[in-house]
Amino acid sequence: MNSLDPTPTLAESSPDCRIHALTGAATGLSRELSAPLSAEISAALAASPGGEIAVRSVDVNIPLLEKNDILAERNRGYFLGRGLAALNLVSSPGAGKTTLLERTLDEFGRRTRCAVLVGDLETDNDGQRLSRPHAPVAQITTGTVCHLDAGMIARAAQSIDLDGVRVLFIENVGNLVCPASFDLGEQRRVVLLSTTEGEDKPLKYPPIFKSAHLVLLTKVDVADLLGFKRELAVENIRRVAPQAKIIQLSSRTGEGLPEWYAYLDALVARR
Ligand SMILES: Nc1nc2c(ncn2[C@@H]2O[C@H](COP(=O)(O)OP(=O)(O)O)[C@@H](O)[C@H]2O)c(=O)[nH]1
Ligand SMILES: [Mg+2]
Repeated sequence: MNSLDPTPTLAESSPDCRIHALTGAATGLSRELSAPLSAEISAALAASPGGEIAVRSVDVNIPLLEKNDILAERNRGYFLGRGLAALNLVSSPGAGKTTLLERTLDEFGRRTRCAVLVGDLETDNDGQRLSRPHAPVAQITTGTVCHLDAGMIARAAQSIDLDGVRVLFIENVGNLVCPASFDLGEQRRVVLLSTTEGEDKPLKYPPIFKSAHLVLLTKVDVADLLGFKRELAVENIRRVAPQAKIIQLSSRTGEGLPEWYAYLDALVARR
């Protein structure tokens, strides 16, 4: 190799192995290179007598999530300081979050002051549906973002009157994946699984269920019609999320709602 050439080659470091130029993985006995080695890989290779270097994976989400976690802790302190319980409701689209909140505001919300922050990619439909004279509501539209984050919650919470509010519901963007990674500063994470989605979803989307304090099995009024096996769904939730309390309910018939309201009462009593 020409000493003026700044690009190190494999032959200089080790004559006997093949390096994948993108991953840096050393895989075999060869002098071939698919591209010039980076200075970092060359240095790692030179430090390795066997000519093998470890593949390092870099999680690009870390700085973003660290920032979110700091804001989430700030939200949590703010909510605690105000004496209100914040619940983050997450589910796939159409699992029944807004319908449950409508009924909750009409019943539980008559005796305990509640507020709602609701997120969707577009439209303020849910904000309109939830609008009640006795409960402040703020709609967050996220555009292309598939989840709410702690910064959005901080801004939206400032935009409504939280005086006297004891329960703050946060209806997250309908998605069983992205919201799992974003702490909003809530006291309780509530995951809804509806009978129309199938019993196997906890097994297919474990992170969100693993992070749940409470799982609501919704639309149980149509379970039989759909051939949905409630016991199997409960078993699957328990397998993935043994820590979570489970309530089966229907916002249409009212089944299970007293248990949901009792859960909320207990949270409020603890504040
Ligand atoms: N049968 C039945 N349908 C429900 C129930 N809750 C919600 N739905 C229906 O499910 C659909 C989606 O509900 P919505 O509350 O908008 O879901 P979200 O996207 O999770 O907010 C609507 O057509 C609701 O009327 C329920 O308990 N039983
Ligand atoms: Mg909704």
